[in-house]
Amino acid sequence: MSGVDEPGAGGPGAAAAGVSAQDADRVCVMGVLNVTADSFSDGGRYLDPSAAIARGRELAATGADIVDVGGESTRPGAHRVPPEVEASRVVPVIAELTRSGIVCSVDTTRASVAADAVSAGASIVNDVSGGLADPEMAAVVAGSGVPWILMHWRGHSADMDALATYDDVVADVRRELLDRVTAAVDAGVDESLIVLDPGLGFAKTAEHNWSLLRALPAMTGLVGPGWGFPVLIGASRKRFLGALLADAAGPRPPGGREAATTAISALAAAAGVWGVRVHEAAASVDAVRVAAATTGVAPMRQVVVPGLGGAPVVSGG
Ligand code: PMM
Repeated sequence: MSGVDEPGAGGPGAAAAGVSAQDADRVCVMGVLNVTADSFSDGGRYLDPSAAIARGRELAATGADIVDVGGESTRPGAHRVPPEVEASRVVPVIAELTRSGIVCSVDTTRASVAADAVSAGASIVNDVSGGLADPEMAAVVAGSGVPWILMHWRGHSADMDALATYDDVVADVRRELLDRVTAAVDAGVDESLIVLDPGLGFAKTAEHNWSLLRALPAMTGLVGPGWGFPVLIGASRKRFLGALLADAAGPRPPGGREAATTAISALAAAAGVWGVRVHEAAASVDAVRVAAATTGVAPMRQVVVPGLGGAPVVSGG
């Protein structure tokens, strides 16, 4: 599992290309933009393209480095939308945001949607299925040359809760993700463009999520050899936070999980992650800066994202 840079080095070839240390030290904050009718936290709010574009601009203005645009809900129990509907939701939004200089990822498990999104300007493919849902995805990513976030996944949302059984969740997630890396590399994907995500809440119980979060320093390589790749964490407003913060009225609703989300952003940054995926950018940007200043920990591994700080800057260019 080589092919990625040493801790904090700023990405493949970064030093030679003149990336500043400041860029290399930054935890990436990815802002969530769900152009869907039914996502658990923001479903229905940004289905209208102009509302979605305004929200994307707001996320960027409040500090999101990347706006992650998705057109299909992955909340537990969600049903799928047709590919053409998914593409029609994300493509115009990505095209408009990237036109105004905002770096976008596309949150999709479908190769055709990923291809359309990259053509529209998306700089990253964020695939919650780690390439499992669509056998064409690896070839599309390999051909596009953009980074690929491979998330741990065992099945579509409608049945994922039934798949949450593990012998040892950390070891099992690691092994299953590295199998996905092997498949990606075999299909021609550049290993240095892969980011791994343990997939909090996807075929995981609350205790599985906490076990994975406890293992973050071992995942990133802050402690021990690590998993060998930049790590992204998506904990924002998820069900396990609602359960942790429950009171007599029941689980804390998604809107009341922001402070807990911010705490995880700080702790994840202190554990050396590459990025955090959050619904509100501003607090997490502050949190990752506080974590870096307090602990001195920079992202243990980097990936070069077109258009983002950390991408090669050619001197004098
Ligand atoms: N979670 C959701 C959607 N996409 N992508 C990655 N890489 N990691 C995640 O944890 C993740 C994701 C579900 O949350 P949402 O409905 O708020 O988008």
